[in-house]
Order: sequence, then C-alpha cells, then structure tokens
Amino acid sequence: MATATADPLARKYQRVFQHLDADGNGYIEQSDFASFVDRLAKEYKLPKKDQKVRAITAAFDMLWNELVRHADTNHDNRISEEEYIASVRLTVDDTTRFNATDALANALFDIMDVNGDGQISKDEFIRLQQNVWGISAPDAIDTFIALDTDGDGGLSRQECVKGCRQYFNSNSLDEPGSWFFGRF
Ligand SMILES: [Ca+2]
Ligand SMILES: [Ca+2]
Ligand SMILES: [Ca+2]
Repeated sequence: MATATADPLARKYQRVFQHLDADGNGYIEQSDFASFVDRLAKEYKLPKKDQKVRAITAAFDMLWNELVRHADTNHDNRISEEEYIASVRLTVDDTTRFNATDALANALFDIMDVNGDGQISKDEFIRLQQNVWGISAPDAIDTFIALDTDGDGGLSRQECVKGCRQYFNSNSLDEPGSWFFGRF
C-alpha cells in the first residue's frame, strides 16, 4: 500500500476514497453514495424531493456509472481503493470525463450556499467541512482563505469548481484546491 500512496495525487485520491467509502468497508459502493446524500440532507434539513438533493443524487449517479464503467476492473460492482486511484488518474488525463466531478462540485455548492446569495461565506464553508467531513474549523478556515483567490471574503462558484478541479489535477499538496478535504 505504501508504494500506491507515495505521490501527491495518490494521497489526495486516497483521501477522497476514504470520504466516499461512507461505511468504511474498504470499497465504494452505490450505497455509500446514498448514505452520503442522506447525511447531507440531514445536516441541511432538506427533504428528499428538494431540487438540491435531486441534483446531487443525479451527480452521484453519474459518478457511479462512470466508476462502474471505467474503474471496476474485476466487475464485482464495488470499487476498491486501487481501482479508484487508477481510474481517477485516467479520468484526469481525459478531460471529457470531468462531467461528474463538475456536476458534484456544482451540486455541493448549491447545498453549501444556504442563504442562496451565490457565494459561499466562511460560515457556510466551515459548516460543510466540519459537520459533514469532520475537518477542524481552523483547517477549514485556512482552506477557505486559500480558495478565495480574489480575496473578496466569499467563494464564488468559479472559485469552488476551480479548486475542486485542482484537487484532482494538481500534483502539488500546497495548492488551495488540494485542501478541499482537509490540509496536508
Ligand atoms: Ca463502502
Ligand atoms: Ca451564501
Ligand atoms: Ca472570492
């Protein structure tokens, strides 16, 4: 396992994997995505039929279909960490396959933007980081400041989506986007 996690991209993908594997059994399954959506809906007190919940469910469905098609190399209908990391590397090389990631970033943005002003405030950002991903408030604040590249005190949709792409693309652990799931 040590060799698989040696480089920055693999370390970042491993961290996403651990967040996506909601039940922590070492595999991403479709039920993990369902429970992640449940957790979001509960935190933000959104009913299942809410447009925002439907949007993120659709984005996860898109991601799941992509993973089954491209990542599940042994066809057991679940994605191991090795399968996940290998597959994301290929996705990054093929920009036509960035749709699910962008859809997720956008859907998450809409859920985070509780007051609907089109910006993620520091408090809105900390809420997701702390209550959904279990990241400490000081770490979340560092990430927020770094992601706010124009320094206007809020995260625009563009800043969020760009940060998210950076997470999957950048070979550096020091880029703001690389701290999306906590600092390294
Ligand atoms: Ca799992
Ligand atoms: Ca807002
Ligand atoms: Ca900003």
